[in-house]
Amino acid sequence: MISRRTFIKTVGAAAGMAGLATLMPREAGLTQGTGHGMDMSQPAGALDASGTVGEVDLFRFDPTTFMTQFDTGAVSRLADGRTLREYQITALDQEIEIAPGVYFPAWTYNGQVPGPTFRCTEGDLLRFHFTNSTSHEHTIHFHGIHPPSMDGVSPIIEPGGEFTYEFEARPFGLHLYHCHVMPLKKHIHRGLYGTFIIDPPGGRAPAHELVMVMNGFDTNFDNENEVYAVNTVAFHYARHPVQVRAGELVRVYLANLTEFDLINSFHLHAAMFRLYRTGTNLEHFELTDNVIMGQGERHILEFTLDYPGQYMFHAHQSEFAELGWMGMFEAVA
Ligand SMILES: [Cu+2]
Repeated sequence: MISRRTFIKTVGAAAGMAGLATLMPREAGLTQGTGHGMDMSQPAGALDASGTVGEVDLFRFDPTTFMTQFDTGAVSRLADGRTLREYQITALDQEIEIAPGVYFPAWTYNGQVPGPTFRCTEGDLLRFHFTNSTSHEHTIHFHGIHPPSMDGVSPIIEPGGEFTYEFEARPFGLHLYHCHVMPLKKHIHRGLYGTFIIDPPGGRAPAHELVMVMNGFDTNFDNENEVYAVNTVAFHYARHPVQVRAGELVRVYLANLTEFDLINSFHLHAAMFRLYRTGTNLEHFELTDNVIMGQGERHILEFTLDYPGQYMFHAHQSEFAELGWMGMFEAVA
């Protein structure tokens, strides 16, 4: 049996393994084996520095684009002067590519993992029009403050069903949404999660803003992850460093949606960040270069990269980093 520690390095060779039937390497450029079990003769030199060979189809989902995409909804004005934002969310079964040639049978919001990053301002009235177009029961559970009837635990939305979640956006900060149907870890790890940002009424200082959702994928359904990433694709930001300008303020909306592992972490090289826990205040921060996060925790990080060059970031659990959770910021002068 392949161990998860060797997963990334042997995935191409593992194409024919019955125990990994959910893995479907398809693309040319993989280190393909014979199709009859693992080919241990694969040279380690076939791997490049990023740990994977080949490229995922970025047309369907590009983690670089995802980082800066915010869905602010359809905006209108209520009679009382408040802003109403209406969002459309559809649950869809969708196969996604999490490493070159490695496909995962995901359950998604709007066909992507993570789901869209919804954005609003504290005090807005939010309406999320949810349609379940999958073959399983799902809901959307939002974090934050709202009536229990809008909490997304019940009612459970049957296949083909619809529901509108309506509540006022509060408090400002970085929040989560995810399915809350049992078994919970199964519904979350399949991909039904995302973040929503509630901006403070006066906004935050201008910055280069990036959404980073730490996640993992249990590709053989043995209740442990074989692939780790930020924003789904293993080693994406090692292959495509995140471009920022030296000296500019960078703000990262960082969330941990990893299942099966109790904690995940974010470590930044050669710089320190201001850590605003849950993003729910504008004053109190901790200056650090490493943050440990339990499941469902999320924080806002602010930093500048003062010198031109590439700055590594990764989980400080070395095993996660080796299985995909590693990338680079590239500061340009
Ligand atoms: Cu679900």
